[in-house]
Amino acid sequence: TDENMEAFRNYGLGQFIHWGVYAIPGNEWEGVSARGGAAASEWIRSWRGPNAPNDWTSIYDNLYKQFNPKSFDAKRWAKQAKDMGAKYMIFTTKHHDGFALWPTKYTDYNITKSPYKKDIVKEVVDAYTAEGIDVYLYFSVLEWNNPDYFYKAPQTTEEKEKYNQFLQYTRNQLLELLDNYPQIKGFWFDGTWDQAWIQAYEFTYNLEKELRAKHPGLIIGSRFRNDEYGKRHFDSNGRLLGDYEQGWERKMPQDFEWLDGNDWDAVMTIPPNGWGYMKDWSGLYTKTTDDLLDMLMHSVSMNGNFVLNFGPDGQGNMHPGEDVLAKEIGEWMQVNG
Ligand code: FUL
Repeated sequence: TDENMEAFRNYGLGQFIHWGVYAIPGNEWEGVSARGGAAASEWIRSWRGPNAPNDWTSIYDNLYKQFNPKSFDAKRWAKQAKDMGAKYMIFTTKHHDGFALWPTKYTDYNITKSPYKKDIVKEVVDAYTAEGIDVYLYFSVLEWNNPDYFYKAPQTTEEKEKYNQFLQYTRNQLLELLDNYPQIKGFWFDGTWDQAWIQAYEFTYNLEKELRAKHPGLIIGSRFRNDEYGKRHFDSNGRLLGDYEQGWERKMPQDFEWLDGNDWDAVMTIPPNGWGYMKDWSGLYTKTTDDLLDMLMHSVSMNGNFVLNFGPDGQGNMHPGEDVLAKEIGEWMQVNG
Protein backbone atom coordinates (compact mmCIF):
# COMPACT_ATOMS: atom_id res chain seq x y z
CA THR A 1 0.00 0.00 0.00
CA ASP A 2 0.96 3.53 -0.55
CA GLU A 3 0.04 5.56 2.48
CA ASN A 4 1.04 8.91 1.07
CA MET A 5 -1.11 8.53 -2.03
CA GLU A 6 -3.99 7.27 0.07
CA ALA A 7 -3.75 10.38 2.19
CA PHE A 8 -3.47 12.57 -0.91
CA ARG A 9 -6.68 11.16 -2.33
CA ASN A 10 -8.54 12.12 0.82
CA TYR A 11 -7.26 15.61 1.50
CA GLY A 12 -9.96 17.68 -0.16
CA LEU A 13 -8.68 21.08 0.92
CA GLY A 14 -5.09 22.26 1.05
CA GLN A 15 -3.23 25.48 1.64
CA PHE A 16 -0.43 26.97 -0.45
CA ILE A 17 1.83 29.63 1.00
CA HIS A 18 4.01 31.86 -1.16
CA TRP A 19 6.48 33.69 1.02
CA GLY A 20 9.85 35.21 0.38
CA VAL A 21 11.55 38.59 0.02
CA TYR A 22 8.93 39.57 -2.59
CA ALA A 23 6.57 39.97 0.37
CA ILE A 24 8.46 43.15 1.32
CA PRO A 25 7.51 45.20 -1.76
CA GLY A 26 4.09 43.52 -1.92
CA ASN A 27 3.80 44.38 -5.61
CA GLU A 28 4.76 48.03 -5.25
CA TRP A 29 7.79 50.09 -4.43
CA GLU A 30 7.92 53.59 -2.99
CA GLY A 31 4.30 54.16 -3.85
CA VAL A 32 4.61 52.96 -7.44
CA SER A 33 2.50 49.96 -8.32
CA ALA A 34 4.03 47.12 -10.27
CA ARG A 35 0.63 45.93 -11.34
CA GLY A 36 0.67 45.35 -15.04
CA GLY A 37 4.43 45.84 -15.16
CA ALA A 38 5.25 42.58 -13.44
CA ALA A 39 3.66 39.27 -14.19
CA ALA A 40 2.60 38.69 -10.59
CA SER A 41 3.60 39.99 -7.17
CA GLU A 42 6.15 37.22 -6.57
CA TRP A 43 7.60 38.01 -10.00
CA ILE A 44 8.33 41.62 -9.10
CA ARG A 45 12.06 41.16 -9.50
CA SER A 46 11.43 41.03 -13.22
CA TRP A 47 9.45 44.27 -13.09
CA ARG A 48 9.81 45.90 -16.48
CA GLY A 49 8.50 49.01 -18.14
CA PRO A 50 8.48 52.73 -17.47
CA ASN A 51 7.31 52.42 -13.87
CA ALA A 52 10.19 50.28 -12.72
CA PRO A 53 12.64 52.05 -10.37
CA ASN A 54 16.15 52.49 -11.72
CA ASP A 55 18.35 49.55 -10.95
CA TRP A 56 15.41 47.61 -9.60
CA THR A 57 17.05 44.21 -9.91
CA SER A 58 19.88 45.14 -7.63
CA ILE A 59 17.48 46.79 -5.16
CA TYR A 60 15.54 43.54 -5.16
CA ASP A 61 18.60 41.36 -4.72
CA ASN A 62 19.41 43.31 -1.56
CA LEU A 63 15.94 43.16 -0.04
CA TYR A 64 16.87 40.09 2.00
CA LYS A 65 18.91 42.43 4.21
CA GLN A 66 15.56 43.81 5.38
CA PHE A 67 13.81 40.49 5.74
CA ASN A 68 12.99 40.35 9.43
CA PRO A 69 9.40 39.19 9.86
CA LYS A 70 8.76 40.20 13.46
CA SER A 71 5.20 38.85 13.54
CA PHE A 72 5.99 35.51 11.93
CA ASP A 73 4.54 32.68 13.96
CA ALA A 74 4.26 29.39 12.09
CA LYS A 75 2.04 28.01 14.83
CA ARG A 76 -0.50 30.74 14.21
CA TRP A 77 -0.49 29.98 10.48
CA ALA A 78 -0.87 26.26 11.13
CA LYS A 79 -3.74 26.84 13.54
CA GLN A 80 -5.49 29.02 10.98
CA ALA A 81 -5.02 26.35 8.29
CA LYS A 82 -6.35 23.71 10.63
CA ASP A 83 -9.40 25.83 11.49
CA MET A 84 -9.96 26.38 7.77
CA GLY A 85 -10.07 22.62 7.26
CA ALA A 86 -6.83 22.21 5.29
CA LYS A 87 -5.40 18.70 5.39
CA TYR A 88 -2.12 19.54 3.64
CA MET A 89 -0.02 22.52 2.78
CA ILE A 90 2.61 23.49 0.25
CA PHE A 91 5.33 25.95 1.25
CA THR A 92 7.75 27.89 -0.97
CA THR A 93 11.25 26.95 0.12
CA LYS A 94 12.70 28.95 -2.77
CA HIS A 95 10.95 30.83 -5.55
CA HIS A 96 12.36 32.02 -8.90
CA ASP A 97 14.44 34.73 -7.19
CA GLY A 98 16.58 31.96 -5.71
CA PHE A 99 16.35 33.10 -2.09
CA ALA A 100 16.29 30.02 0.15
CA LEU A 101 14.18 30.15 3.30
CA TRP A 102 16.21 27.38 4.87
CA PRO A 103 19.88 27.45 5.91
CA THR A 104 21.20 25.76 2.77
CA LYS A 105 24.89 24.97 2.55
CA TYR A 106 24.87 25.48 -1.18
CA THR A 107 24.32 29.21 -1.55
CA ASP A 108 24.83 32.24 0.67
CA TYR A 109 21.63 33.72 -0.65
CA ASN A 110 19.61 32.22 2.17
CA ILE A 111 17.73 33.05 5.33
CA THR A 112 20.77 32.90 7.63
CA LYS A 113 22.13 36.01 5.89
CA SER A 114 18.95 37.97 6.60
CA PRO A 115 18.39 39.75 9.92
CA TYR A 116 15.83 37.05 10.75
CA LYS A 117 18.47 34.30 10.52
CA LYS A 118 16.29 31.42 11.72
CA ASP A 119 15.23 28.43 9.64
CA ILE A 120 11.77 29.34 8.37
CA VAL A 121 11.19 26.05 6.58
CA LYS A 122 11.80 24.17 9.82
CA GLU A 123 9.37 26.36 11.73
CA VAL A 124 6.70 25.78 9.09
CA VAL A 125 7.28 22.03 8.78
CA ASP A 126 7.23 21.55 12.56
CA ALA A 127 4.18 23.72 13.22
CA TYR A 128 2.01 22.17 10.51
CA THR A 129 3.12 18.65 11.29
CA ALA A 130 2.17 19.26 14.92
CA GLU A 131 -1.35 20.22 13.76
CA GLY A 132 -1.57 16.99 11.76
CA ILE A 133 -1.32 18.80 8.42
CA ASP A 134 0.88 17.13 5.80
CA VAL A 135 3.63 19.33 4.39
CA TYR A 136 4.85 19.52 0.80
CA LEU A 137 7.69 21.73 -0.31
CA TYR A 138 7.48 24.00 -3.31
CA PHE A 139 10.84 24.27 -5.08
CA SER A 140 11.71 26.38 -8.12
CA VAL A 141 14.37 25.02 -10.45
CA LEU A 142 14.45 28.40 -12.18
CA GLU A 143 16.81 30.92 -10.55
CA TRP A 144 16.93 34.40 -11.99
CA ASN A 145 20.11 35.54 -10.30
CA ASN A 146 22.21 32.40 -10.67
CA PRO A 147 24.91 32.80 -13.35
CA ASP A 148 24.93 29.03 -13.83
CA TYR A 149 21.25 29.00 -14.72
CA PHE A 150 20.29 28.69 -18.39
CA TYR A 151 16.94 29.23 -20.04
CA LYS A 152 17.95 27.83 -23.41
CA ALA A 153 19.78 24.57 -23.57
CA PRO A 154 23.52 25.26 -23.06
CA GLN A 155 25.57 25.03 -26.25
CA THR A 156 29.29 25.57 -25.64
CA THR A 157 31.43 23.41 -23.41
CA GLU A 158 31.71 26.25 -20.93
CA GLU A 159 27.95 26.71 -20.82
CA LYS A 160 27.43 23.01 -20.39
CA GLU A 161 29.84 22.92 -17.49
CA LYS A 162 28.06 25.79 -15.79
CA TYR A 163 24.67 24.23 -16.26
CA ASN A 164 25.93 20.91 -14.95
CA GLN A 165 27.02 22.75 -11.85
CA PHE A 166 23.56 24.22 -11.58
CA LEU A 167 22.01 20.77 -11.85
CA GLN A 168 24.31 19.43 -9.15
CA TYR A 169 23.42 22.41 -6.98
CA THR A 170 19.73 21.64 -7.49
CA ARG A 171 20.29 18.01 -6.60
CA ASN A 172 22.26 18.97 -3.49
CA GLN A 173 19.54 21.30 -2.29
CA LEU A 174 16.83 18.70 -2.78
CA LEU A 175 18.75 16.02 -0.93
CA GLU A 176 19.45 18.56 1.78
CA LEU A 177 15.74 19.34 2.13
CA LEU A 178 15.00 15.64 2.51
CA ASP A 179 17.74 15.32 5.13
CA ASN A 180 16.57 18.36 7.05
CA TYR A 181 12.82 17.77 6.90
CA PRO A 182 12.20 14.03 6.61
CA GLN A 183 8.55 14.52 7.63
CA ILE A 184 7.60 16.06 4.28
CA LYS A 185 5.30 14.14 1.99
CA GLY A 186 6.38 15.54 -1.33
CA PHE A 187 7.73 18.22 -3.61
CA TRP A 188 5.82 20.68 -5.75
CA PHE A 189 8.25 21.66 -8.49
CA ASP A 190 8.11 24.85 -10.48
CA GLY A 191 10.05 26.67 -13.17
CA THR A 192 10.58 23.46 -15.08
CA TRP A 193 9.41 24.89 -18.35
CA ASP A 194 12.74 26.15 -19.70
CA GLN A 195 14.47 24.28 -22.48
CA ALA A 196 17.66 23.70 -20.50
CA TRP A 197 15.76 21.78 -17.84
CA ILE A 198 13.54 19.99 -20.33
CA GLN A 199 16.55 18.75 -22.23
CA ALA A 200 18.31 17.59 -19.09
CA TYR A 201 15.93 14.62 -19.05
CA GLU A 202 18.62 12.08 -18.25
CA PHE A 203 19.52 14.06 -15.17
CA THR A 204 15.91 14.58 -14.09
CA TYR A 205 15.11 10.91 -14.69
CA ASN A 206 17.95 9.83 -12.40
CA LEU A 207 17.24 12.50 -9.84
CA GLU A 208 13.64 11.42 -9.56
CA LYS A 209 14.77 7.86 -8.89
CA GLU A 210 17.29 9.04 -6.34
CA LEU A 211 14.77 11.18 -4.45
CA ARG A 212 12.25 8.35 -4.35
CA ALA A 213 14.86 5.87 -3.18
CA LYS A 214 15.95 8.20 -0.40
CA HIS A 215 12.42 8.96 0.70
CA PRO A 216 10.07 6.05 -0.08
CA GLY A 217 6.55 7.23 -0.81
CA LEU A 218 7.66 10.74 -1.75
CA ILE A 219 5.06 12.45 -3.91
CA ILE A 220 6.44 14.42 -6.83
CA GLY A 221 4.24 16.75 -8.84
CA SER A 222 4.14 16.04 -12.55
CA ARG A 223 5.64 19.45 -13.25
CA PHE A 224 8.99 18.05 -12.20
CA ARG A 225 9.58 16.78 -15.69
CA ASN A 226 7.98 19.20 -18.01
CA ASP A 227 8.86 17.07 -21.00
CA GLU A 228 7.11 14.33 -22.88
CA TYR A 229 7.80 12.03 -19.92
CA GLY A 230 6.57 14.45 -17.32
CA LYS A 231 3.55 16.56 -18.03
CA ARG A 232 0.56 14.32 -18.46
CA HIS A 233 2.55 11.25 -17.66
CA PHE A 234 1.64 9.29 -14.59
CA ASP A 235 3.84 6.49 -13.38
CA SER A 236 2.48 3.11 -12.47
CA ASN A 237 2.80 3.96 -8.78
CA GLY A 238 0.48 6.85 -9.34
CA ARG A 239 2.87 9.21 -7.68
CA LEU A 240 3.08 11.84 -10.34
CA LEU A 241 0.34 14.29 -9.80
CA GLY A 242 -1.49 16.22 -12.41
CA ASP A 243 -1.41 19.62 -10.81
CA TYR A 244 -3.52 22.17 -12.50
CA GLU A 245 -2.77 25.81 -12.08
CA GLN A 246 -5.69 28.07 -12.57
CA GLY A 247 -5.07 31.17 -10.52
CA TRP A 248 -4.62 33.30 -13.58
CA GLU A 249 -7.78 32.45 -15.39
CA ARG A 250 -10.08 32.34 -12.35
CA LYS A 251 -11.61 29.32 -13.98
CA MET A 252 -11.84 25.68 -13.22
CA PRO A 253 -9.92 23.27 -15.44
CA GLN A 254 -11.41 22.97 -18.89
CA ASP A 255 -9.78 19.72 -19.81
CA PHE A 256 -11.11 17.49 -17.07
CA GLU A 257 -10.78 14.55 -19.39
CA TRP A 258 -7.11 13.98 -18.72
CA LEU A 259 -7.51 14.63 -15.01
CA ASP A 260 -10.16 11.97 -14.77
CA GLY A 261 -8.69 8.78 -13.38
CA ASN A 262 -5.53 10.59 -12.29
CA ASP A 263 -4.58 12.11 -8.97
CA TRP A 264 -4.45 15.86 -9.11
CA ASP A 265 -4.85 19.06 -7.24
CA ALA A 266 -5.88 22.51 -8.36
CA VAL A 267 -3.99 25.44 -6.90
CA MET A 268 -5.72 28.80 -6.72
CA THR A 269 -4.96 32.40 -5.86
CA ILE A 270 -7.40 34.83 -4.28
CA PRO A 271 -6.50 37.90 -6.38
CA PRO A 272 -6.58 37.21 -10.11
CA ASN A 273 -2.86 37.52 -10.53
CA GLY A 274 -0.31 37.13 -7.81
CA TRP A 275 0.71 34.40 -5.42
CA GLY A 276 2.94 36.50 -3.21
CA TYR A 277 1.70 39.30 -0.94
CA MET A 278 -0.10 42.17 -2.68
CA LYS A 279 -0.47 45.25 -0.50
CA ASP A 280 -3.32 46.65 -2.49
CA TRP A 281 -6.29 44.53 -3.49
CA SER A 282 -8.44 47.48 -4.48
CA GLY A 283 -9.87 47.40 -7.96
CA LEU A 284 -9.06 43.72 -8.33
CA TYR A 285 -11.61 40.98 -8.47
CA THR A 286 -10.69 38.93 -5.45
CA LYS A 287 -12.47 35.62 -5.17
CA THR A 288 -15.29 35.40 -2.65
CA THR A 289 -15.91 32.60 -0.20
CA ASP A 290 -18.67 31.37 -2.49
CA ASP A 291 -16.34 31.33 -5.49
CA LEU A 292 -13.79 29.33 -3.55
CA LEU A 293 -16.27 26.85 -2.08
CA ASP A 294 -17.62 26.32 -5.57
CA MET A 295 -14.14 25.49 -6.80
CA LEU A 296 -13.49 23.25 -3.83
CA MET A 297 -16.65 21.24 -4.45
CA HIS A 298 -15.98 21.11 -8.15
CA SER A 299 -12.46 19.77 -7.57
CA VAL A 300 -13.48 17.21 -4.98
CA SER A 301 -16.33 15.97 -7.16
CA MET A 302 -13.75 15.33 -9.89
CA ASN A 303 -11.53 13.37 -7.48
CA GLY A 304 -9.06 16.20 -7.07
CA ASN A 305 -7.98 18.44 -4.21
CA PHE A 306 -8.34 22.17 -4.00
CA VAL A 307 -5.41 24.21 -2.71
CA LEU A 308 -5.95 27.81 -1.70
CA ASN A 309 -2.99 30.16 -1.82
CA PHE A 310 -2.02 32.68 0.86
CA GLY A 311 0.64 35.37 0.49
CA PRO A 312 1.71 36.67 3.91
CA ASP A 313 3.26 40.13 4.16
CA GLY A 314 6.87 40.97 4.94
CA GLN A 315 6.20 40.76 8.68
CA GLY A 316 4.57 37.34 8.51
CA ASN A 317 0.93 38.41 8.75
CA MET A 318 -1.70 37.09 6.42
CA HIS A 319 -3.49 39.66 4.29
CA PRO A 320 -6.62 40.77 6.21
CA GLY A 321 -8.75 39.66 3.25
CA GLU A 322 -7.25 36.19 3.47
CA ASP A 323 -8.03 36.02 7.18
CA VAL A 324 -11.70 36.64 6.43
CA LEU A 325 -11.84 34.00 3.68
CA ALA A 326 -10.03 31.42 5.80
CA LYS A 327 -12.52 31.96 8.61
CA GLU A 328 -15.58 31.72 6.39
CA ILE A 329 -14.31 28.62 4.62
CA GLY A 330 -13.56 27.08 8.00
CA GLU A 331 -17.10 27.72 9.17
CA TRP A 332 -18.47 26.04 6.07
CA MET A 333 -16.06 23.11 6.47
CA GLN A 334 -17.18 22.61 10.06
CA VAL A 335 -20.66 21.88 8.80
CA ASN A 336 -19.99 20.30 5.41
CA GLY A 337 -16.34 19.25 5.36
C1 FUL B 1 4.02 29.48 -11.40
C2 FUL B 1 4.99 30.52 -10.85
O1 FUL B 1 5.65 31.19 -11.89
C3 FUL B 1 4.17 31.44 -10.01
O2 FUL B 1 4.96 32.50 -9.51
C4 FUL B 1 3.55 30.64 -8.87
O3 FUL B 1 4.56 30.16 -8.02
C5 FUL B 1 2.72 29.48 -9.43
C6 FUL B 1 2.18 28.57 -8.37
O4 FUL B 1 3.49 28.73 -10.33
O5 FUL B 1 4.63 28.65 -12.30
